[in-house]
Amino acid sequence: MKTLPITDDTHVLVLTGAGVSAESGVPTFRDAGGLWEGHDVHEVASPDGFARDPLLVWRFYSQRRAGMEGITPNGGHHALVALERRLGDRFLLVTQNVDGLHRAAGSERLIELHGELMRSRCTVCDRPPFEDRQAYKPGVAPMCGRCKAAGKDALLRPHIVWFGEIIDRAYLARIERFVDTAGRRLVFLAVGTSGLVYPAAGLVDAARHAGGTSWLVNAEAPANVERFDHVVLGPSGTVLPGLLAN
Ligand code: BJW
Repeated sequence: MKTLPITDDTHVLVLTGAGVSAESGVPTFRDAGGLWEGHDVHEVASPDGFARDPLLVWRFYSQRRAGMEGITPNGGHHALVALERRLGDRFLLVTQNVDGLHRAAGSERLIELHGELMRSRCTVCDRPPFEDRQAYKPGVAPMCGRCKAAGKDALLRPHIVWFGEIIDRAYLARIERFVDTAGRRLVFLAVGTSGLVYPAAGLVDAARHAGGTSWLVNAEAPANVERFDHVVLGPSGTVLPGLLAN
């Protein structure tokens, strides 16, 4: 069985996508039966879609909040926590997932690039994003309590990065610093992602440019498969514990 080559100065940057949570029972986005099924992506995951129909968007995210009930991390999440404990600051995990399962497993050096399902924020005031685990009833548009107290009506929105929205620059800067520091010592590992959504899909190029080595673990070959040096096809929940045991 293959294992990730890790020496005393190896730096590991991991990028995860929906596939890493599939074995926990969270649907992926683009696989058959995935999250987009029955929804046009731009209706439920874009600022224009939210402006057109906030109730539809809230129904989609409320269903996903409710769907997280009883869901727990799997062997893939736990294997990444064990690797982080071994490497300390030579490890960074970037996830596109908003499900919070990496945090639940114990990951600490973690960037949740596309936001957090269990947080909301106001569309008007500058109140920081806050924990909100509520699955709102269909037809309910949640309003900001702070604005209401000031006599104004303002919609809440999920704390999610939608298409066309800017990813937090501090996150991108932290990833860039990690890659620059690692240079040729970098091992980049992508797990369970279709390689279609940027800037995450471009991280493999940044890693190669820095002189690092790239690995992919995925159920099937994704869009950007030729850009990886090593490819392991299979379910990450069972592949990662073996690949990262060293
Ligand atoms: C398993 C498995 C198992 C199954 N084990 N594997 C450069 C080029 C072209 C376009 C752009 C570009 N830069 C920016 C853009 C525009 C856009 C973009 O990328 N568009 C493309 C679609 C073309 N990007 C953006 O808008 C981003 N913003 C940005 O860059 O701002 C600056 C800017 C603005 C405007 C213009 C230009 C620049 C923001 C992207 C935000 C993405 N948001 C979403 C939805 C919100 C989150 C949510 O609701 O949860 O995030 S889209 C959706 O896709 C979600 C996911 O995080 C993301 C990635 O999906 P992922 O994780 O890859 O899931 P799947 O389902 O696609 O794949 C799962 C994979 O797992 C499959 O391959 C399976 O085989 C596999 N699998 N079971 C292992 N057990």
